[in-house]
Amino acid sequence: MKVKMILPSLTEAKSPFFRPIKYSLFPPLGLATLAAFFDADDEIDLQDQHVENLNLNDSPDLVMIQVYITNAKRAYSIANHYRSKGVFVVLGGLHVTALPDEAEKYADTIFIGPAEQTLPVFLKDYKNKCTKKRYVSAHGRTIQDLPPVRRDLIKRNKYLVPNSLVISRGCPHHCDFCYKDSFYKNGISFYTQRVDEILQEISRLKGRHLYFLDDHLFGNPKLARELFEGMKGLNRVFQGAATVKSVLEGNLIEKAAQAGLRSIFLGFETFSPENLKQSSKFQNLKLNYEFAVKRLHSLGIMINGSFVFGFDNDDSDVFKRTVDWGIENSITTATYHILTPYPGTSLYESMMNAGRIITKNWDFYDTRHVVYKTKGLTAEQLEDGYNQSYSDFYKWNSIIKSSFSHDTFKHMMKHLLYTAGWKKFEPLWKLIINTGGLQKMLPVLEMLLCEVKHKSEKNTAVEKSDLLLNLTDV
Ligand code: B12
Repeated sequence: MKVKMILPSLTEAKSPFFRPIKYSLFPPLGLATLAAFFDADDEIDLQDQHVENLNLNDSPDLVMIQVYITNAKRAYSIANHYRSKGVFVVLGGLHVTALPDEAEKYADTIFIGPAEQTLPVFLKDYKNKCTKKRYVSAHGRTIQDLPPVRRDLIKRNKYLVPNSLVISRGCPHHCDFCYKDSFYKNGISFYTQRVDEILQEISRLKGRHLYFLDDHLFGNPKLARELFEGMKGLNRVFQGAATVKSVLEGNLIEKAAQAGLRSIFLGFETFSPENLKQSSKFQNLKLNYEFAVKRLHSLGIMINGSFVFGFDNDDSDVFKRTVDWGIENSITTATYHILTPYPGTSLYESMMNAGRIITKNWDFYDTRHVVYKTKGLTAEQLEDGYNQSYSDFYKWNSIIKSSFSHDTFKHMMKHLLYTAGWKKFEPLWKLIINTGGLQKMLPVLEMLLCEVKHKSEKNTAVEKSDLLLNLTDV
């Protein structure tokens, strides 16, 4: 059987928001994971519109398309195209799960939730010509004992970070703006692989660098500890995401650093306890954010801080306060978002009930636009403040100021090159990508992620009681 798997682009290539480097970071891991369930003699063509022009002139037997909210329009039009040729089209992913009634109009079959357990059932039904309209993931979810991800289908040279992996699904927390509770409803919403499987997967990945795309890499501390123990001495460098709390608690972060963690994505989101409570992000309450930052810097771990604007308690000062804090605390990169109520989340439901959703044009649900009636700030203030925050944080002045407050020259240079490299050389990245040289940049990234210890490391013996301070003390 001929199978075509497609990840339509999240942002159109001609949009001013399309940053070639951002969209050439990671391969389509979800689809490569699902490809593993096909027979060895099935012919699979995996295409990613972020990095290649889609070939739509073929006639496969089966088309599988991954639908996110901002690629939904493109996904549906590709689906229509193939269905008009009589090809069987399957849609799945986050947006299909959030809005199955919408997606169903464009597909022969849709998948709701993760597909590791439902795809094999569908494939059997497909062979027996008795497919159902919907396959819903419910009980028995696991990612243990699965066939290995079909990395052979990934065009490695088109990505800066081809070695992305996920060792868990979901997260132990329940933030009201997150996709997680709606995607994993009707069953377990946080589960992991076994350590032996993860280490085997790592051994299959060429080069030194790894990027864990898990929502919360330390979500299961026992597993994380065993994994980091197992990774010691493998000479890997890696990046991943975790909560601020998990950085402050115990010594897992030291174990991670010893195993090769060099940069971490942290969801600070907001400094306001009211906002945290309102969005059920209770795990961030009463934490000393600055302490988390210091601890990471002392271990030579760079920080990508995530911040959300537009919570009901935000005022017009929130942008400056947030940007200044990031610069003063030498956050390496900052990702700002405008609060976005994704369909399926409890935030969306409460905004709908309050009559606050102002558009259902999903293209605007990209965390760069205001899609709801704001409180405290006007929509214009919010969008302007968001844009201003990016330009202020990534000004040369700010980059130099935040780099220079590190206490070793090596760390200063690392910070400077990493931050500037991410935001200041867009035309150069474009050139590198267009000339097929992206993979040659991997050693540069690895060099930036090499081990650097701060002088202040000796002073980081931290009393646990110091860690949980009221946010207002920060
Ligand atoms: C990698 C990634 C990206 C890449 C996307 C490209 C890529 N190659 O995937 C990049 C960096 C470009 C990106 C950008 C953004 N992202 Co992003 N990203 C991720 C991340 C970290 C990993 C995705 C992944 O590989 N998951 C692992 C695989 C195994 O899971 P999966 O892809 O979901 O696939 C499974 C199922 O969905 C299903 N499935 C998927 N497709 C299909 C298709 C079929 C036919 C079937 C049957 C089943 C099926 O089966 C798979 C196996 O179970 C997720 C977080 C996460 N943990 O998922 C966020 C995530 C998807 N991103 C998110 C966001 C918000 C964004 C941004 C808007 C953020 C921003 N402001 O920068 C931008 C998008 C900008 C835009 N215009 O839309 C949110 C989405 C929230 C939502 N409700 O939609 C997530 C969930 C992060 C989060 N926790 O909030 N992102």
